[in-house]
Amino acid sequence: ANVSIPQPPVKPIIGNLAEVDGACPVQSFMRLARTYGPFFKLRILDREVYFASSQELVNELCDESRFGKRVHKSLTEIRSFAGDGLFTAHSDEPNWAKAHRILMPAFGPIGIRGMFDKMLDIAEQMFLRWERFGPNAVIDVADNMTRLTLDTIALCAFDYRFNSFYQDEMHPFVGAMVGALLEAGQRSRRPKLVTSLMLSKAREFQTNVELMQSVARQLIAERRRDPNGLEKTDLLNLMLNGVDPVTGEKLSDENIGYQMITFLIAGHETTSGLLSFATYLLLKNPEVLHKARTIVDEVLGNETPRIEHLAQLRYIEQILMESLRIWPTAAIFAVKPLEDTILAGKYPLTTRDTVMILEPMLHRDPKVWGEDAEAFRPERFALENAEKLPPNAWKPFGNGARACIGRPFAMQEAQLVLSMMLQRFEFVLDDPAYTLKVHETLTIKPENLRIRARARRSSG
Ligand code: MNH
Repeated sequence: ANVSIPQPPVKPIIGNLAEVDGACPVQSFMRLARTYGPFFKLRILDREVYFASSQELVNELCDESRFGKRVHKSLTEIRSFAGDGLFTAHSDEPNWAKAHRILMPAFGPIGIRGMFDKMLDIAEQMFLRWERFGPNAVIDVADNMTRLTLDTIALCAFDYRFNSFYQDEMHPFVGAMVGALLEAGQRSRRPKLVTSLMLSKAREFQTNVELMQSVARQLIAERRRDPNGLEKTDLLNLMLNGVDPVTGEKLSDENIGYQMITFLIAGHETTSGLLSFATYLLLKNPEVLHKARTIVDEVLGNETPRIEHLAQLRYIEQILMESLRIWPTAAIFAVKPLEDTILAGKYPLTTRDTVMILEPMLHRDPKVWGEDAEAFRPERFALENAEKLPPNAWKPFGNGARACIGRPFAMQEAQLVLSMMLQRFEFVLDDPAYTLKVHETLTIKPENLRIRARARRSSG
């Protein structure tokens, strides 16, 4: 029997828009899930969306024979600059499968191991700076981690150096990207008519989009001119020269540009947020911090990390997984039914419907994580415990064929950086009374998280 689906009271025209704080939609949805339960409906202007946040429901929604990725409203807005790149493509667009086939090998274990030295290069830059500025300097964690992850993805993917640690102002690409993402997010919550009247916003958006495209075009042109270009083994070369085994075709320059913008966006915001939340959670849980540092000291001692060390640093990986449980930095992904269907035997859904998977609440499902779901306990992800988790209880990287292609990249980078941070520094909150405030853009990050860091030993 079908049952009625919980929904807050609907207002004329705007529907439930007033329930959602435009500055922090994810936290609004979390609050609504606490009130209305694991499945509820909202009408935002003229769009209806469903929200699911229990393991039982999400497990069903992750069945790829029944549900597939929905490019939801905010992702559709991002298509103005990410086009049919991997993240924003519809699953049935030919360029999705083509680019997926060409790029998958580069994101496999061998490809990612090959990027280790470049990841280390950028991490050394950040930590050298921390050391030189000394123990009294105040470090804005999210700002530092964003510079780090942006420089890392650009160096690994395109052999390009943004050199963010050598300048106060970030590269113009970053401003354009932040501005365009902000406007894309706002457009998804604004009636079309209103957006069409905001001419100066539209011009600014267009300028930002063009700047990003021109940076991408320039990098492609430089690579084609580079006499040693063909010897490089980065993603850009793979995109320029790789041939799809199925169609025998290469990627078009237009699509390569979209992929480049996609990697720069998808490849840095999320990992930066992860490292920032992990820092916060360690500082709030000194016994975990102590255990982590003891392990890092045993494994690394005074040595510069090498790829072989990471396998012995499973506990650091558990810390990252537990951070992503509590604060999954890409907090929502959306699915749609492939055929009209009934969810959980009681909620009818059609192929036009959108179900948002609200990861932060899925990750707090008390049936899976217990009554202490808010507690930071990396031991939950010790192999013997992780094995016992029910399927699809932890989804920070999305689902199935459309799951994150950059997961091994992000985890290797974050594991390396967090290990080095523990190896090299004692760090404390600048303001011991700091309470977490979560800042939302396309992703989530701790706002105004500031630390001071004292070098534990000179790296000479
Ligand atoms: Mn990533 C897709 C989370 C790091 C590139 N990523 C996704 C999705 C989630 C996600 C969730 C699925 C979105 C959806 O279903 O609509 N990604 C993360 C997180 C981190 C992350 C939490 C870091 C932590 N992602 C990275 C990195 C890169 C990257 C690093 C690139 C180097 N992600 C992508 C791409 C996709 C994606 C590309 C789209 C994949 C596809 O659909 O084929």
